[in-house]
This record gives sequence, structure tokens and C-alpha cells, in this order.
Amino acid sequence: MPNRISGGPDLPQQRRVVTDIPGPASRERAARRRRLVADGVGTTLPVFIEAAGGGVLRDVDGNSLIDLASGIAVTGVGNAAPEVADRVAAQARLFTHTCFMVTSYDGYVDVCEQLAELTPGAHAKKSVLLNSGAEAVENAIKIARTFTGRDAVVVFDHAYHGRTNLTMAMTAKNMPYKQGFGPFAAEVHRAPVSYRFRDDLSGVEAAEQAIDRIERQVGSGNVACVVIEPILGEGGFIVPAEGFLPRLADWARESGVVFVADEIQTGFCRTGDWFACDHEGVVPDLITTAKGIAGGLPLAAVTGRAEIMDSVHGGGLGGTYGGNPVACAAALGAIEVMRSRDLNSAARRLGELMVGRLREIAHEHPAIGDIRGRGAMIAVELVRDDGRTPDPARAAAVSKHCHAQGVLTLTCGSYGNVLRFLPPLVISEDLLAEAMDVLADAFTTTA
Ligand code: PLZ
Repeated sequence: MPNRISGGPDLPQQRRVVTDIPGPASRERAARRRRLVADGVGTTLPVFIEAAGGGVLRDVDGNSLIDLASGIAVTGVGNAAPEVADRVAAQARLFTHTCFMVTSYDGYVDVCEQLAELTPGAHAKKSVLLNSGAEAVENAIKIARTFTGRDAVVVFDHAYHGRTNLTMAMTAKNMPYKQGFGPFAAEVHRAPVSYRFRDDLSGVEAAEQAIDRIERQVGSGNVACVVIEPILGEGGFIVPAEGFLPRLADWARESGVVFVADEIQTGFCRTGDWFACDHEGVVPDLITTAKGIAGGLPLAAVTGRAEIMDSVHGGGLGGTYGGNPVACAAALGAIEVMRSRDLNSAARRLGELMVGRLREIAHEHPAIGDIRGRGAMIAVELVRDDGRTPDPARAAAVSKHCHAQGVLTLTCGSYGNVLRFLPPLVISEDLLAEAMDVLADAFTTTA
């Protein structure tokens, strides 16, 4: 069937609300969805999308929504970016699959070359390509365990690493990710993270506290790896205080522990650097990436020191679809956009715009207890009148108002009280400013 509507950057870059949201056409489809899709699959906003591009999503009722989600930090280069779509189409016409473990192709190796160049550190690096973030984290643990001959995995409070069995064990929050899904994998240990809004510790003090916990409760000689999101994503866009990550990385090096940065949400220009670790010059031994790497196609990777990556026996890493040629073509197109349009600078500009506006809103609304994040990964933590107690109800109400007004916002956080903003890095500043106006209005309306 020919597609009459085309997405991508040609889609009119405007907010336009022509029906209730969700409108009648979406509501009709939602009934069909309920009949056919498992109830356990959630939805933030029950509209059906027919086209998307730049900073907007257009639904089947003709509403044009400002996108502050990017499909959870995926479409940084914009939805249906021509550089991605064209390469995907061309590759799909050549061949769609061979299985890289059966016969090789250039796209896979090209993506590994880009990863070696772009990820932190000048050492020799190698990669394995996979399908999802959780699968990348699982593989990082396999590699760290083989390299060290140790079992224990250390993760942090408020961490999110995925929904597979091992990564559920690593994820902190019970509902909705873990409830009823156990038993969970063994040898996963949790340490406290630096959380400036809720602790009084400097970054180094918080790191010492975490290290002490690990040494007392696990024993550093048993630890294969520490896995940390340099900015914790689903857990509430928690930015560890300066010095926390470098101290932890130093301790890992001294202790023979593999330092794994999970940059699945923070990677590929989102924070205004290629990777969030770059901000403090932290060089992880292994880095997991996914989401933003391929402009919306499923692709993930573990990249790391060649000697660590190569500790795994031949045939020990892989999977049918990992590094699928169409997904690799998409990644090469996406990375081309990041370079040619300097999306790191774009992310920084968007961040300044958002933080500036959020400060104004916070001035009038004490419900905003904290504004944090980096680049185009920004959030506000909402609290009650005491300035401390989490207020998830307010976060939900503000988000609901934004949705009704045609702005797609997301919430997150261990308490569900964090509103997060993840616009595509190619969104126009005007559109983002308009979204912030709607947000300001949402705070006033829900006060
Ligand atoms: N590590 C840091 O952010 C995915 C989860 C959405 P997958 N975050 C979005 C949801 O509710 O399932 C994520 C992440 C970090 C790992 C993952 C997992 O990546 O591609 O969803 O498996």
C-alpha cells in the first residue's frame, strides 16, 4: 500500500491539537489494541502515531505533538531522519540478514570502527553488537566475569539496566519491572549512589561510602565488575556529584574490578558529549550502548579494552540478529548526522534553554525541588511543601496536562516524582520553548 503521509523533517514543525487527546481515531484503535496486545505492555499516552520527524509526532487524529521523549532517548537524530531512512532502504534492498556469525559484512565492522573511535579512551578497543540494551548489559557481565574469573556484580541504588532476568536483578525498582518475576540472578550487590538532592555528601565522600559498602559486604577480590549509569536514567536523572565517578573508576582499577559504564540512555550526544563519561574524563573498561546509536532501529553494543573483550572463548558471544545489517546501516546514518550537525553542541543549547526556563518556573512553583541533568537530558524532581517528600501525584498531573495540550512528556524516578525531558536533538528551539510554555501552564493549572 503506498504511504501517502511521509514523516521525517518535512513534517510541519508545529504543535497542533485538533481533537481530545487521545482523539476518536486513537480511541478506536486502543480498543483493538486491548483485544490483541497483552495488558502487561504499558503505554504513556494512548495515541497512535502515523508519522514523526524533527521535534513532532503526528497521531491518527491529525494532532501534532511536540516530542519531549524521543522514544525514551532513542531518536536523537530525529524520527525518520533521511540519512537513516535512505541507508535503511538501500541496505534492505541489498540483503536484510546473513547472521554475522555465519557470514560477515562490512556494516557490522564499520559500526565497531565508529564505536572504537567515539567511545572514551585512546586504548585499543573491540566491540560485539547486539539487539537491545539489556542484552548489551548481559554481555558486558559475561565478558567481565570471564576476564576476572570472579562472580560478583555491583550495581547502585536507583539503577536501571533492563528487564531480562539478570538485568532485572540489577535494576533497583520493583514496580513495574520486577514484581512477581523472580527468582532473580544471584551475585548482584547494590551500593549507594551519589544523589546530591537527597544526601549531603560530596562526590568523593559518596564514592568512599559506596566503596566501603562493597569492601565490607562483598569483598573487592570477589567483584567482577561495577556497572553504573553515569547519569542514572529511569531512576530519576540523578547526576552523581562531581568526583564520584572518577573515584569509583580509580578504585575499580586498583582493585582489578572491570568498570562498566551503562551509557544506553546517556550515549550518542544526549548529554552534550559523545558519552556522559567524557564530562569528567572517566574512561570505562567496558561501555554499553543502544538507544540513540541507530536512530530508532534495534541495535546495541558492548565496546571495551581489547584484552578484556578478547578474554572470551571463540563462539562465546553472539546471537542470531546482533548487528543486523539494516540496523548497522541505520547506525552509520545516525552517526553521520551526529557528526555533520554537531549534535553535541545542539544538546548543550537545548539544555541551556530548558534549564533557564525551568528555573523561572521553579521560582513560582516550589513543587520543583530540584532541576538537574546535562545537555538534552533534563529533569525536575517534584516534592511536597516540606521540600523533600516525593510528589508523584503532581508529576502525573503535570504530565497529563502537557499531554492534553499536545506535549509528550515522560516521568521517571524511584518514586515516580520526576518529570524528564528528552527532546530529539534536532528539535527547533522555538518548538522547545513552546513546550516549556505549556509546561509552565501545566504547573499553574495543577497548583
Ligand atoms: N540501561 C541505562 O536506560 C532502557 C526502559 C524502558 P533495552 N531504558 C528504557 C522500559 O520501561 O522498558 C535502558 C537504560 C539503561 C539499559 C536499558 C535497557 O535497554 O533496550 O530497553 O533493553
